[in-house]
Amino acid sequence: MSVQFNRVELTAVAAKTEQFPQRSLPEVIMVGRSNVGKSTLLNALCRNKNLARTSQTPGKTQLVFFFTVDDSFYLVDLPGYGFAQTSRRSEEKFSRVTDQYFNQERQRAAVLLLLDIRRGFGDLDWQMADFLDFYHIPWQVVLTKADKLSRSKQNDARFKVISELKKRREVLGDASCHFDTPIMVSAIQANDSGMAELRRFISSVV
Ligand SMILES: Nc1nc2c(ncn2[C@@H]2O[C@H](COP(=O)(O)OP(=O)(O)O)[C@@H](O)[C@H]2O)c(=O)[nH]1
Ligand SMILES: [Mg+2]
Repeated sequence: MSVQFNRVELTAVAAKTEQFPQRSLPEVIMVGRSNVGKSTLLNALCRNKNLARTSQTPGKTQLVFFFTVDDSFYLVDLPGYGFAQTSRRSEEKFSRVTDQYFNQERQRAAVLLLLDIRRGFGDLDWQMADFLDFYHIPWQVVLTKADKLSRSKQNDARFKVISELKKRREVLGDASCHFDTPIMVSAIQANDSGMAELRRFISSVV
């Protein structure tokens, strides 16, 4: 399906399972550390600056946002992780509502695992990767804020992630559900080729 992102509507804001939408549509889920640029990317994808609020107090909102795109799939914005406030108990890696989301039977097409291109994978990102593999959900790495690095540093960072994913593939084989090539984006550069690639990726999974 070729996704146009012409019509994007906020369909549900959920704090718990009972508030997740009932309608069954393919879901593309965005996850990442707080401040990775999730809301900004969502707005850029949908060409709408006000769709998802950017730069909220990090870790404060533990809500899942469901956006219906072109009346054909959901874009799901999960709470960012990586701030102390996000877990009530230290053994809770991700928020309760994130666990609830993944524990429910839903039509998950793919996860976009966002990494700040300047940081790459951190411990929590690898834990999220393990979590997604456990649930057999295909995940695609998206490197955000590409404009923050020079072209050559972008390539270095991208290559590092590619080799880390390759190593994971060698160790885990099919047990790791990742796509092998990361997509690199900038939300502030017009005509960003990564954004077009990301739209094509989403079109290919929904
Ligand atoms: N330069 C640059 N800044 C970005 C980009 N994406 C996000 N940001 C900035 O990073 C900060 C966090 O972004 P936000 O979307 O709120 O992150 P979230 O917590 O993951 O939703 C904000 O100050 C954004 O303006 C990008 O592609 N390029
Ligand atoms: Mg946000």
